Amino acid sequence: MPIHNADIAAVFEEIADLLEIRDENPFRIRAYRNAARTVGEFARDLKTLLDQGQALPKLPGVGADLEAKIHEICASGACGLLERLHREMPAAITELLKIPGLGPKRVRLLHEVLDIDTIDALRRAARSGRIREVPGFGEKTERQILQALEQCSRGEQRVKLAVAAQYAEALVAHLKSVPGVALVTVAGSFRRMRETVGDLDILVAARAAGPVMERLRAYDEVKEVLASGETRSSVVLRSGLQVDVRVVPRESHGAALHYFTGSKAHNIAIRRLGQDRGLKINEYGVFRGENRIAGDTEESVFEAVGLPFIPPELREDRGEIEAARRGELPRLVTLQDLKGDLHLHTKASDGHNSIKEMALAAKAAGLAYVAITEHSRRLTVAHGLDPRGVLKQIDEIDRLNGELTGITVLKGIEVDILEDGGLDLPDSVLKRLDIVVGAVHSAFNLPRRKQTERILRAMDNPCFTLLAHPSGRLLGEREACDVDMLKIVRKAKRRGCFLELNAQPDRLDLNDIHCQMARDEGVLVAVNSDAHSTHDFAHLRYGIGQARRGWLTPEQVLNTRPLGALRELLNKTRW
Ligand code: DGT
Ligand code: CA
Ligand code: CA
Repeated sequence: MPIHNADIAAVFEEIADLLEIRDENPFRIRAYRNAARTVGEFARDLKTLLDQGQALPKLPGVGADLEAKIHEICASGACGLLERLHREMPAAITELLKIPGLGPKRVRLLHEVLDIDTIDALRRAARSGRIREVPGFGEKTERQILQALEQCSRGEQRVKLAVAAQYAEALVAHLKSVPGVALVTVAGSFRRMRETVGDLDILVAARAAGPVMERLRAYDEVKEVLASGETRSSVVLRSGLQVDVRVVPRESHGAALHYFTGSKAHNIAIRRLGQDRGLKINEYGVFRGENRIAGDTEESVFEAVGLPFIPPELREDRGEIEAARRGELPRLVTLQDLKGDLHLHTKASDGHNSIKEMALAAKAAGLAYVAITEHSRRLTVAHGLDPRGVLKQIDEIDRLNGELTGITVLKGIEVDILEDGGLDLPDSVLKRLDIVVGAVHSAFNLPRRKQTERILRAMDNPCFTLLAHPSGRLLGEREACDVDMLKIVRKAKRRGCFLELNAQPDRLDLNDIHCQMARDEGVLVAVNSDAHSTHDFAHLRYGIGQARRGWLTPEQVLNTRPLGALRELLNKTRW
């Protein structure tokens, strides 16, 4: 049975949630959460390694006990501890946890205060306005819960891009091995790099569809076959993710790829352009009357309507067709353009590796500089640094830079933005650093005006350089803070400071629309990994995906600058 890292991560995440609902030891809960993140984002498939008789790699934060659980899950597909927790708790608690926006703390509160332990009870309570009365909930949360319940009942569970990628890669490899298959491509929102995907759309170019469909139905991980036709099938994987597979002949691949990449709105606009020229465009090709005039490549489809190739990330009908027609498509930033990473953690706060290990991993990832940005003292759960801790790290980095070649370590901090907009460390300490990354980690629910003011005030600090994960959202878990992003972007412009696009798969914050806003206002965006271990530089590709969706060119991304130019820009933000 295939077990992906995301499956193991889901088990650990659920164990952490259930332990938290039971109010158990916070360190134990944290250990499971960290392990979930590490395993979920680890680049190689652990089950495959074990199947090949290899030892588990040493994963940061995964001790002997958790390693044993990984072995157990890979061998049996189940975890004894999780099963025991399920037996000991009301069954519906697990269901409640699946509602986006309801974490363990909230589920526990709802259970304690309103005695809610079924989805129905939750819906009744939300409809009758009782949830807003529970301390810490409020009307906005109640509305979000109702919306989430509606989405769930429509079966609209979206999956984070990085998680979908694991399932996609495994299935693509499975289908590629069918004889006669020329190309297997994941299209749809996945190819457009949307932050979450509703389902996977896999396009196969092959001589014959039969063997492909057969191989799909035989995939161990298929839980249910929803539809099974000659050239198209829809299946549901055990994880709940739906996959649509479509087989086309090689000569239609370009047209089909364009059609199934979407978005629907983009397709409709392109088809209309075709109609204006007397062309019919569908998934089989571009036709003038009976004649097929294009469709073997995507380029040929665009060319048929007089356009250059439009990168998938732009295909949302947000002005890309007009820009293409005017020859004004941006040259989008790529992973190779990144020269450095301005947000990472080490063992000194809540990361797993030493500064040196992180620096060497960054170098191996092709970067020329990194900024170490630990949490500040206020964030005690993450072992934030006090002034003494910061000064000690400054010395350590100076020493290390004397020793390292090919990579430069910058001195930074991810300093908490306090509720009143002050920063969590004195200016005398902040002044000693190359980069001061400010971040909101508390009071996420302040009203719009207050939350916005808080951030604007923080930006006024003469040492402030970069606003981390500006909206504070966690995909599927926490809504964005209610802030006036345009005001924040404009303030950054006036102040000369920068905004982050945090590339963690559950953040991707700034989102695509806000990137565009930053671009329009002329504010540079830093695409950062927020790495907590040496493996996390892999996040950058998802950050770049969002940056591309936000139309950003290399010039509009701060950390495409070589070190000298970056230093100049950072120095200019100080006053
Ligand atoms: P998702 O799955 O919700 O994240 O979003 P998509 O964009 O992957 O949407 P999906 O899976 O429903 O369809 C995949 C692509 O197929 C979509 O991006 C464009 C194309 N498509 C689907 N339905 C239609 C349609 O009615 N008209 C046209 N022109 N294209 C469609
Ligand atoms: Ca899709
Ligand atoms: Ca689909």
